[in-house]
Amino acid sequence: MTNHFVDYRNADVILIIGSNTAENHPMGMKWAMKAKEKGAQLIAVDPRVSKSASMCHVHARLRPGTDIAFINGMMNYIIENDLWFKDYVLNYTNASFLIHPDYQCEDGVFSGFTDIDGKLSYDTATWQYQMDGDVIKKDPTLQDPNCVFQILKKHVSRYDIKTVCQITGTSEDTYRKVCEMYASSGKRDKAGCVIYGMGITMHSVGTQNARALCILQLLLGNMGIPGGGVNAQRGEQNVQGSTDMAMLHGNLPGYLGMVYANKHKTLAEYIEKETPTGYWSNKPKFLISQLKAWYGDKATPENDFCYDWLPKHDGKNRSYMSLFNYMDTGEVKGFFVAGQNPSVGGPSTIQANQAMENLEWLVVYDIFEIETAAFWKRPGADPSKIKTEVFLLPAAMSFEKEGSVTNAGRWMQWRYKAVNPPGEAKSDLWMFYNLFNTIRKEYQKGGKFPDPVLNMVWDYDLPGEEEPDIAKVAKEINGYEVATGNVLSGFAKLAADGSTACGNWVLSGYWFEDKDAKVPACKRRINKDPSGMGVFPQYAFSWPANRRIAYNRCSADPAGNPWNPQKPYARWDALAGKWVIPDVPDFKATEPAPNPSDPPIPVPPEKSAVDAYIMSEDGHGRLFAVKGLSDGPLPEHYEPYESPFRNLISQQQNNPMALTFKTGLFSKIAEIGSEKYPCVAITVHLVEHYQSGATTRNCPSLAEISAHMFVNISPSLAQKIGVKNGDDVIVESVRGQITCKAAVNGVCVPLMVNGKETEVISMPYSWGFMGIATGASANDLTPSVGDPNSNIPEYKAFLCNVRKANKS
Ligand SMILES: Nc1nc2c(c(=O)[nH]1)N[C@H]1C(S)=C(S)[C@@H](COP(=O)(O)OP(=O)(O)OC[C@H]3O[C@@H](n4cnc5c(=O)[nH]c(N)nc54)[C@H](O)[C@@H]3O)O[C@H]1N2
Ligand SMILES: Nc1nc2c(c(=O)[nH]1)N[C@H]1C(S)=C(S)[C@@H](COP(=O)(O)OP(=O)(O)OC[C@H]3O[C@@H](n4cnc5c(=O)[nH]c(N)nc54)[C@H](O)[C@@H]3O)O[C@H]1N2
Ligand SMILES: [Mo]
Repeated sequence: MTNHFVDYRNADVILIIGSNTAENHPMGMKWAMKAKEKGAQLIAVDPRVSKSASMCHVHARLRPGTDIAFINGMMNYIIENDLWFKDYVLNYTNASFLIHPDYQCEDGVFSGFTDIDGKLSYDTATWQYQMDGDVIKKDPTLQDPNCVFQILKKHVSRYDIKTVCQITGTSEDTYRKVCEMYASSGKRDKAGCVIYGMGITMHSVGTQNARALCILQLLLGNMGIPGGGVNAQRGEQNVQGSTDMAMLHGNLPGYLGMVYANKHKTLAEYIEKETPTGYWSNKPKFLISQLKAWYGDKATPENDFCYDWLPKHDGKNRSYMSLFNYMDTGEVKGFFVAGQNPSVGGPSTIQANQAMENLEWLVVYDIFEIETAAFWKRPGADPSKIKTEVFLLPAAMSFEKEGSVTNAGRWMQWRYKAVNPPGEAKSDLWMFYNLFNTIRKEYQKGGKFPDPVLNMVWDYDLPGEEEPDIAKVAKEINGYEVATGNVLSGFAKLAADGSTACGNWVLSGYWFEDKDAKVPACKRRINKDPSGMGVFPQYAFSWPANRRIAYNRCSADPAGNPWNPQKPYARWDALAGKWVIPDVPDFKATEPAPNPSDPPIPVPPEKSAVDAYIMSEDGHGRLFAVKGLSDGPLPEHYEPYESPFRNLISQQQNNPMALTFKTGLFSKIAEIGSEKYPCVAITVHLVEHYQSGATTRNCPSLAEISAHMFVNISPSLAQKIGVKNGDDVIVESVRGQITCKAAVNGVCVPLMVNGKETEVISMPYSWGFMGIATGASANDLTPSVGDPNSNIPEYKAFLCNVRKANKS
């Protein structure tokens, strides 16, 4: 999220797209409702009438997987009707920058596409800016056909209302209403907020879906302002925290790029190739401080801070779906599962469970005996034929241990332990601390390349206690001065010479003591909001640097006057000659004085406006992404991998860069327009259950509230197949079939897509064969196809058939 939950109340228009905030993030919805009470207009874009959609002024249904057409069409409407925020776009985005004259998007494929022996990729040379030496060429009149604005305008011009509605199945009247209502936020004194969730991300075009929302927000001047932003409703209670700490296959902690064996042989090579200009020129400080945190005294300038010890990525796809594919091919032989339930939660679970049978060993570290731990005795399996050795380790639950959690709004908060874990259950910190200690003991006897294991900083003992000292871990993540051990106040203090150690630069400062609260920043609970805008600067710690709204320089014009004088955020006080802002500036507001004992010197507005998007190499919000995406610089509509339709916008049916498996268990995909599987299916989260249901189906009261797996089907489909609400139906895809209850209540209705009535069905994915309430798993039906950038599976938009279950 660029903004945060409380900030929703500052919005004038809210676009809830692909998110069911009311069920899945009720504390977020609370603030959207506060905005509504103050007169804000709420829009939902969702194939279903979700609980959130039912609370909005306008609800536009669309066919799952067609959001790019929907959003590109909104941009087209905004540009055609001259509703974009010109001063903002001109000053703060790359609209005027000139792109390579050979750039093009021809029939759904961008320039630079290469296919070398079936290995597809884009050479991005033609996506780059035109340069005059070191300076990017620009056309401030925005007339040059190679300028970003003209390229964007041309790109989205194909998405006229009629074409969009043919693709999405949205009624033209409703679509026009959405465009009009949301475009009203493109004025200086109006703020539009985008709230999105898994309906946007879980597609073979998921990242470009989110990109489209960013471009929309830039065009309307809604970024960096209170009540604006692009706000992902993130998952679990700590998915944000887990990605910050690199629970991702392509990152080191703090979103530092992964270190690859073939292209980053030395520290110098990594730094040379991976250090851009702009803010990220600080990257060497972050990486070297990380190496100091991990390898301590052993890391010296002479040995490149033990860079050679850092495990390097081999360049193969190591994402979730690929790992299961490697189990299928036999390359992965052992699997340690901590805090997830892949036998229910991952895609194509029939095939995933089969692939797991190839494992030599499996460790499941969980609070229950979940489906994954019991996969060898799942219905239909023959335990006598499965040789996998399975270990089940009992885990302590969240209330039984302390630690930090980070919410979707980047607020990092400390959670205290309420009770001791039962029996032999252990906290995750205990488990991994002792696991590594045990592995190290083995290496003391010898082993391949023992140095990194033997010398890793791993000293978190708390004398007299069985639990490790979490404060020591917290301090290492925050960062400290090596010579004194003093906790650093923030990442600005990090150095590239080995004098500082820091496990994760984005979080730096969270463990630094707040002078008023007298506790580390993430433990603060000072409930004061001096600006009255919901900022609460001393409540928790908002990374980075306790900043609440990212890119906040953009809340004022280049001269430093707030766009909206009624809701000023960053403001240049000309009389006093300084910046006034209720938040931590996301721009250079001051510079150090030549004499360090003097107060810092304020940076005047025009100078700070030059790189208002400080984290972007060119200092500007990118309408056109010159780098960072593997599937194109602009979002382009492709059909979901399984679709009843041919792509109406181009000959290119699917995202050419999507992650797919051509052979093996995970290669099953229904044909385009399949008559056997005519319904478009989505899967969703539920208020009554949590994810795979492992926790909630083991909780008697929740198991009782929602005991049965179900599928939402339209009244017309129910009539056609001869079932009524509560009857058993079979839902089948090319990968498998399940039996569950039909829910016939108007949540789903058919859509008219390009003249063809198309049924949309929706299923929760929270059931499995273990626990108190058991039921079929929706993931027995889902495909193993993923977005090329994030590798997230296409859980939403796949083909199914529904028929009446024969009672025997
Ligand atoms: N009670 C409860 N709370 C939860 C969770 C839970 O399981 N239970 N899970 C947590 C986690 S980990 C997460 S990630 C979040 C998930 O929370 P959300 O992001 O809200 O997830 P979903 O319910 O999967 O999907 C959101 C909406 O997207 C719509 N949708 C589906 N396909 C499309 C599409 O193609 N386009 C558009 N525009 N919309 C589409 C669905 O109909 C649904 O209403 O919730 C978190 N909170
Ligand atoms: N079809 C379909 N599939 C989906 C989705 C979808 O929308 N549709 N959504 C996806 C999303 S967004 C997510 S996040 C995933 C979630 O998928 P999973 O992460 O696999 O699902 P959970 O049920 O949350 O599994 C968490 C496990 O951790 C255990 N646990 C809880 N607390 C602790 C603890 O403190 N320590 C340890 N060691 N274990 C603990 C729980 O008992 C549970 O078994 O599912 C994904 N799968
Ligand atoms: Mo999630």
